[in-house]
Amino acid sequence: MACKRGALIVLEGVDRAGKTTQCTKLVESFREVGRAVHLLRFPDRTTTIGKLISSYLENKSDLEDHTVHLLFSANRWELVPLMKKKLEEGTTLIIDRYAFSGVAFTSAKPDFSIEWCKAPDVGLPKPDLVLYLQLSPAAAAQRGEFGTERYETSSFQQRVQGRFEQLMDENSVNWQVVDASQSIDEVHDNIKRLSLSALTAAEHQPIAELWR
Ligand code: FDM
Ligand code: MG
Repeated sequence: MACKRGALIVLEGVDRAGKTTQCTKLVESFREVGRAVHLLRFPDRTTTIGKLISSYLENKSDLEDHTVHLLFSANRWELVPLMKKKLEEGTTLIIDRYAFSGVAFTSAKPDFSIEWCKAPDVGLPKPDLVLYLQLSPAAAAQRGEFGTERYETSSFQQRVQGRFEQLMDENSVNWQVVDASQSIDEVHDNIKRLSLSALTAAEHQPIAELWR
Protein backbone atom coordinates (compact mmCIF):
# COMPACT_ATOMS: atom_id res chain seq x y z
CA MET A 1 0.00 0.00 0.00
CA ALA A 2 1.15 3.45 -0.87
CA CYS A 3 0.14 5.13 2.34
CA LYS A 4 -0.54 3.83 5.80
CA ARG A 5 -4.16 2.94 6.31
CA GLY A 6 -6.16 3.77 9.40
CA ALA A 7 -7.17 1.14 11.95
CA LEU A 8 -10.68 -0.16 12.56
CA ILE A 9 -11.31 -0.23 16.29
CA VAL A 10 -14.62 -1.41 17.75
CA LEU A 11 -15.95 -1.03 21.28
CA GLU A 12 -18.44 -3.63 22.42
CA GLY A 13 -20.08 -4.55 25.70
CA VAL A 14 -23.39 -4.67 27.48
CA ASP A 15 -25.45 -1.57 28.20
CA ARG A 16 -23.92 0.90 30.67
CA ALA A 17 -20.41 -0.51 30.31
CA GLY A 18 -19.32 2.97 29.17
CA LYS A 19 -18.81 2.37 25.44
CA THR A 20 -20.06 5.76 24.31
CA THR A 21 -18.03 7.69 26.91
CA GLN A 22 -14.90 5.73 26.04
CA CYS A 23 -15.37 6.14 22.27
CA THR A 24 -15.54 9.90 22.72
CA LYS A 25 -12.45 9.98 24.92
CA LEU A 26 -10.52 7.77 22.52
CA VAL A 27 -11.34 10.04 19.59
CA GLU A 28 -10.19 13.07 21.62
CA SER A 29 -6.91 11.46 22.56
CA PHE A 30 -6.15 10.42 18.97
CA ARG A 31 -6.84 13.99 17.86
CA GLU A 32 -4.48 15.30 20.52
CA VAL A 33 -1.62 13.28 19.08
CA GLY A 34 -2.49 14.44 15.56
CA ARG A 35 -4.04 11.23 14.23
CA ALA A 36 -6.86 11.40 11.68
CA VAL A 37 -9.85 9.76 13.38
CA HIS A 38 -13.58 9.39 12.73
CA LEU A 39 -16.31 8.17 15.08
CA LEU A 40 -19.14 5.90 13.94
CA ARG A 41 -21.86 4.13 15.84
CA PHE A 42 -24.18 1.28 14.99
CA PRO A 43 -27.03 1.41 14.60
CA ASP A 44 -26.55 4.64 12.64
CA ARG A 45 -30.03 6.01 13.28
CA THR A 46 -29.74 8.81 10.71
CA THR A 47 -30.18 6.75 7.53
CA THR A 48 -33.51 5.50 6.13
CA ILE A 49 -32.78 2.00 7.43
CA GLY A 50 -31.51 3.46 10.71
CA LYS A 51 -34.81 5.26 11.22
CA LEU A 52 -36.71 1.98 10.92
CA ILE A 53 -34.36 0.45 13.50
CA SER A 54 -34.65 3.42 15.83
CA SER A 55 -38.44 3.30 15.77
CA TYR A 56 -38.26 -0.43 16.59
CA LEU A 57 -35.84 0.15 19.49
CA GLU A 58 -38.06 2.90 20.86
CA ASN A 59 -41.01 0.47 20.78
CA LYS A 60 -42.82 2.74 18.34
CA SER A 61 -43.04 -0.07 15.79
CA ASP A 62 -42.75 -3.83 15.69
CA LEU A 63 -40.63 -5.80 13.27
CA GLU A 64 -40.26 -9.54 12.83
CA ASP A 65 -37.06 -10.73 14.57
CA HIS A 66 -35.22 -12.03 11.47
CA THR A 67 -36.19 -8.90 9.58
CA VAL A 68 -34.80 -6.52 12.16
CA HIS A 69 -31.60 -8.56 12.36
CA LEU A 70 -31.11 -8.12 8.61
CA LEU A 71 -31.87 -4.40 8.87
CA PHE A 72 -29.13 -3.98 11.52
CA SER A 73 -26.74 -5.76 9.14
CA ALA A 74 -27.87 -3.69 6.14
CA ASN A 75 -27.26 -0.58 8.24
CA ARG A 76 -23.61 -1.63 8.53
CA TRP A 77 -23.25 -2.56 4.86
CA GLU A 78 -24.61 0.80 3.73
CA LEU A 79 -21.71 2.47 5.57
CA VAL A 80 -19.00 0.15 4.16
CA PRO A 81 -18.04 2.38 1.19
CA LEU A 82 -17.49 5.29 3.58
CA MET A 83 -15.59 3.10 6.04
CA LYS A 84 -13.24 1.77 3.36
CA LYS A 85 -12.63 5.22 1.96
CA LYS A 86 -11.73 6.60 5.38
CA LEU A 87 -9.46 3.68 6.24
CA GLU A 88 -7.66 3.88 2.90
CA GLU A 89 -7.15 7.62 3.37
CA GLY A 90 -5.36 6.84 6.62
CA THR A 91 -8.21 7.75 8.97
CA THR A 92 -8.72 5.52 11.99
CA LEU A 93 -12.33 4.54 12.69
CA ILE A 94 -13.59 4.19 16.23
CA ILE A 95 -16.92 2.36 16.20
CA ASP A 96 -19.47 2.17 19.00
CA ARG A 97 -20.92 -1.38 18.46
CA TYR A 98 -20.57 -3.52 15.32
CA ALA A 99 -21.55 -6.97 14.03
CA PHE A 100 -20.77 -8.52 17.43
CA SER A 101 -23.67 -6.61 18.99
CA GLY A 102 -25.74 -7.75 16.05
CA VAL A 103 -25.02 -11.41 16.79
CA ALA A 104 -25.10 -11.13 20.58
CA PHE A 105 -28.46 -9.35 20.73
CA THR A 106 -30.36 -11.39 18.14
CA SER A 107 -28.95 -14.73 19.31
CA ALA A 108 -30.09 -13.86 22.85
CA LYS A 109 -33.63 -14.26 21.49
CA PRO A 110 -35.18 -17.74 21.47
CA ASP A 111 -34.45 -19.98 18.48
CA PHE A 112 -31.60 -17.99 16.91
CA SER A 113 -28.24 -19.69 16.39
CA ILE A 114 -24.99 -17.77 16.42
CA GLU A 115 -24.22 -19.23 13.01
CA TRP A 116 -27.41 -17.87 11.43
CA CYS A 117 -26.87 -14.49 13.04
CA LYS A 118 -23.32 -14.13 11.72
CA ALA A 119 -24.13 -14.90 8.09
CA PRO A 120 -25.29 -11.47 6.85
CA ASP A 121 -22.22 -9.76 8.33
CA VAL A 122 -19.66 -12.16 6.81
CA GLY A 123 -17.25 -10.09 4.69
CA LEU A 124 -17.67 -6.74 6.46
CA PRO A 125 -14.39 -4.89 7.04
CA LYS A 126 -12.76 -6.79 9.89
CA PRO A 127 -11.83 -4.81 12.98
CA ASP A 128 -8.14 -4.67 13.84
CA LEU A 129 -9.17 -4.59 17.49
CA VAL A 130 -12.38 -5.30 19.40
CA LEU A 131 -12.34 -3.86 22.89
CA TYR A 132 -14.85 -5.61 25.10
CA LEU A 133 -15.83 -3.49 28.07
CA GLN A 134 -16.62 -6.06 30.69
CA LEU A 135 -18.98 -5.19 33.52
CA SER A 136 -20.80 -7.61 35.81
CA PRO A 137 -24.61 -7.40 35.93
CA ALA A 138 -24.32 -6.31 39.59
CA ALA A 139 -21.92 -3.47 38.76
CA ALA A 140 -24.11 -2.44 35.81
CA ALA A 141 -27.15 -2.29 38.13
CA GLN A 142 -25.29 0.15 40.40
CA ARG A 143 -24.94 2.54 37.48
CA GLY A 144 -28.65 3.31 37.66
CA GLU A 145 -31.89 2.34 36.06
CA PHE A 146 -32.24 1.02 32.53
CA GLY A 147 -33.78 3.23 29.91
CA THR A 148 -37.03 2.44 28.21
CA GLU A 149 -35.76 1.05 24.90
CA ARG A 150 -36.28 -2.49 23.74
CA TYR A 151 -33.64 -4.92 25.14
CA GLU A 152 -33.03 -2.75 28.22
CA THR A 153 -33.84 -5.33 30.88
CA SER A 154 -31.38 -7.11 33.14
CA SER A 155 -32.54 -10.61 32.16
CA PHE A 156 -32.05 -9.92 28.44
CA GLN A 157 -28.72 -8.16 29.02
CA GLN A 158 -27.45 -11.20 30.93
CA ARG A 159 -28.28 -13.42 27.98
CA VAL A 160 -26.53 -10.95 25.68
CA GLN A 161 -23.43 -11.05 27.89
CA GLY A 162 -23.36 -14.85 27.61
CA ARG A 163 -23.49 -14.59 23.82
CA PHE A 164 -20.65 -12.04 23.75
CA GLU A 165 -18.58 -14.48 25.81
CA GLN A 166 -19.25 -17.23 23.27
CA LEU A 167 -18.17 -14.92 20.45
CA MET A 168 -14.98 -13.98 22.30
CA ASP A 169 -13.87 -17.60 22.34
CA GLU A 170 -13.08 -17.36 18.64
CA ASN A 171 -9.54 -16.32 18.00
CA SER A 172 -10.01 -15.18 14.39
CA VAL A 173 -10.93 -11.79 15.86
CA ASN A 174 -8.55 -9.70 17.99
CA TRP A 175 -10.62 -9.39 21.18
CA GLN A 176 -9.20 -7.54 24.17
CA VAL A 177 -11.20 -7.57 27.37
CA VAL A 178 -11.09 -4.38 29.41
CA ASP A 179 -12.27 -4.20 33.03
CA ALA A 180 -15.02 -1.56 32.76
CA SER A 181 -15.58 -1.38 36.52
CA GLN A 182 -12.52 0.87 36.89
CA SER A 183 -12.68 4.68 36.79
CA ILE A 184 -13.31 6.41 33.46
CA ASP A 185 -9.66 7.51 33.29
CA GLU A 186 -8.27 4.08 34.12
CA VAL A 187 -10.43 2.43 31.48
CA HIS A 188 -9.41 5.12 29.01
CA ASP A 189 -5.69 4.57 29.67
CA ASN A 190 -6.06 0.84 28.99
CA ILE A 191 -8.07 1.40 25.84
CA LYS A 192 -5.68 4.03 24.54
CA ARG A 193 -2.66 1.80 25.02
CA LEU A 194 -4.32 -1.16 23.26
CA SER A 195 -5.57 1.08 20.44
CA LEU A 196 -2.22 2.69 19.73
CA SER A 197 -0.57 -0.67 19.35
CA ALA A 198 -3.37 -1.92 17.07
CA LEU A 199 -2.87 1.17 14.96
CA THR A 200 0.80 0.46 14.43
CA ALA A 201 0.09 -3.20 13.64
CA ALA A 202 -2.62 -2.31 11.11
CA GLU A 203 -0.61 0.25 9.15
CA HIS A 204 1.02 -2.15 6.70
CA GLN A 205 -1.74 -4.75 6.45
CA PRO A 206 -4.63 -4.80 4.01
CA ILE A 207 -8.16 -4.52 5.41
CA ALA A 208 -9.35 -8.07 6.11
CA GLU A 209 -12.88 -9.51 5.90
CA LEU A 210 -14.86 -10.46 8.99
CA TRP A 211 -15.63 -14.15 9.63
CA ARG A 212 -14.18 -15.24 6.28
N1 FDM B 1 -28.26 -3.71 18.58
C1 FDM B 1 -27.23 -3.01 18.07
C2 FDM B 1 -28.74 -4.87 17.96
O1 FDM B 1 -29.70 -5.49 18.44
N2 FDM B 1 -28.16 -5.28 16.80
C3 FDM B 1 -27.11 -4.61 16.25
O2 FDM B 1 -26.60 -5.02 15.18
C4 FDM B 1 -26.63 -3.44 16.89
C5 FDM B 1 -25.50 -2.67 16.31
O3 FDM B 1 -29.49 -1.95 19.50
F1 FDM B 1 -29.75 -2.51 22.50
C6 FDM B 1 -28.95 -3.22 19.79
C7 FDM B 1 -28.07 -3.01 20.97
C8 FDM B 1 -28.79 -1.93 21.74
C9 FDM B 1 -29.45 -1.11 20.65
O4 FDM B 1 -28.48 0.89 21.39
C10 FDM B 1 -28.70 0.15 20.28
P1 FDM B 1 -27.46 2.13 21.47
O5 FDM B 1 -27.76 2.67 22.83
O6 FDM B 1 -27.85 3.06 20.36
O7 FDM B 1 -26.07 1.60 21.33
MG1 MG C 1 -28.49 2.12 24.74
